[in-house]
Amino acid sequence: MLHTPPALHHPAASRSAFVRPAAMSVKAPGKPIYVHMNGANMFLERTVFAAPGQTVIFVNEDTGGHTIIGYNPVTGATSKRFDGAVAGTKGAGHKVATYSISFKHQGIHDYYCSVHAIIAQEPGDRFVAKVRPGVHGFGDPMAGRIIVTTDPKLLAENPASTHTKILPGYFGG
Ligand SMILES: [Cu+2]
Repeated sequence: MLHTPPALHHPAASRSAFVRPAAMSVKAPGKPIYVHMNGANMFLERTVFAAPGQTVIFVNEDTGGHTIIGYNPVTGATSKRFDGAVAGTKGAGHKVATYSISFKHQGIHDYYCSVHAIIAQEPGDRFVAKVRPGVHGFGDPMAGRIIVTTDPKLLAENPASTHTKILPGYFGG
């Protein structure tokens, strides 16, 4: 007889396995999720959850330009596909540059702005984003993460600002 791992007997495990097909078919890619840049050299919504196929739109409300580049935290390799750039804006009421991307499959996508951050190798051979030397900010490197998931609980936890394209008061130098 085959051994069955104890985890499979757990009620939560069997419930989630049972629910999954329905959740995937119901969860059509809905409205986009917005990630904002302002004058602080940061991505305002540093971590967001997106459904497979759901569009994530980066909105630059900063007067300076930024890039949005995916990288692999295990290898340090940057992405050819997840590779955007957004020019600065003159301010409220003026044209605002955006960059859009979506992912078909569940997964985690780390990204950084190469203008204001660098990817550095750390002990243990992991790769992390760090503040580019000489760049001003709040101390955190200009980087973020998109978690692509079908979990409705996580998808409901995005910050309220991710539902609005233009955030009033977030134009900055
Ligand atoms: Cu930047």
